[in-house]
Amino acid sequence: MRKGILATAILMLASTLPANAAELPKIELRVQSIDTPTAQVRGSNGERGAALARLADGRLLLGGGATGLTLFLYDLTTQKQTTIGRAGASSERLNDSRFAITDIAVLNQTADTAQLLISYPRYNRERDCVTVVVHSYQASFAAKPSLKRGKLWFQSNPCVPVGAVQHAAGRMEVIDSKSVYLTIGDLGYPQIGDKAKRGNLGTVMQISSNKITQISSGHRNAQGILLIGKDLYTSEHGPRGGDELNLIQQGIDYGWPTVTYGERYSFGDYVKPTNPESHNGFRKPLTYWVPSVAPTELIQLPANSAWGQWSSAIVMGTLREESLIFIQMQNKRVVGQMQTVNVNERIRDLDISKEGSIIATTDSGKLLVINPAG
Ligand SMILES: [Ca+2]
Repeated sequence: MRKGILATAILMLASTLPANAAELPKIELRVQSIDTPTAQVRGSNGERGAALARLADGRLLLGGGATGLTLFLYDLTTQKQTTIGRAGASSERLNDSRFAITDIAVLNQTADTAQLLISYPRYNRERDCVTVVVHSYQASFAAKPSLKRGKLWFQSNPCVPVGAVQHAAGRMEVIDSKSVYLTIGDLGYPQIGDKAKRGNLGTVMQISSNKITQISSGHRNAQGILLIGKDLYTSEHGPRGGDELNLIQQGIDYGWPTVTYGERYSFGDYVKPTNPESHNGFRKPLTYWVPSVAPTELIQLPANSAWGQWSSAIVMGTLREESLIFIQMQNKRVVGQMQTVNVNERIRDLDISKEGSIIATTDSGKLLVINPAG
């Protein structure tokens, strides 16, 4: 019976495809792998790849290392790595790979300086709890590199007892030289279902040095964020499946922890979704993945590039599936063709090089430079 329904659904889908929707070519990748072990975050609980951002001249910023909070400069041409400085003190973290830089945003730059925002989950030692913070920094890449911390732009609330720190999210997308979009995860807060108590956890925010605006809510752990024109997308981890790609709109509740396409949590989990395996009453994702792929950063391939017919497609990295998922959009809210390419690495962060290659950091401490094969 189920099989019959599925066959009918596929037939219907095929008959509704526009005539010009020929199948896009199969993606084959050429992957250059570079070891960057000192940028990798290590802890007794595992390893985490560096956070990644690119400067206008093509050099890369990597965030992580043994302290979790060190910023490095990496030059792909010379394969030379330089330590810039520390984004926070060791008293602001536990010796745990989840306490690490979650993202780096470049607001302004000259040849040898940059104004940055850096986000990370910060441990509050007195109260034994965690918040996600974003500070501004002035970085110098001159002969004597330095990193000076400036103003605190954002701090999540409430301060959450140490649990699912990997749900910090803390991903940023630059809007202009004065503001960014920021994702705040649920931090595994057991009372995330209580709107009066959950504060600004599980949100997308727009922040600048003197203004914070909440854009949306009901997000569990958005580790990918991408702005295409005025369209803002996030990728999000669901519980046991139900990973999502969302188009973000002002004032919308995306449903967590009330609904999710993931499965019901078992005994001992920090929160039980009220209506698992459904999305009734809330904004539905553009697409979702069951079982879970564990999505990370989103990037857009450059237009009219070596990526051929996949130019301008969205690419999403994954941790669990160790893949890149190429997503062609039919329009801003309709997902077209998708292709998953296995790279056998847990992808932590993504960017596009000056030349249009995909740059990835991996949990194994590598930097990947990825181009179409041939
Ligand atoms: Ca990044």
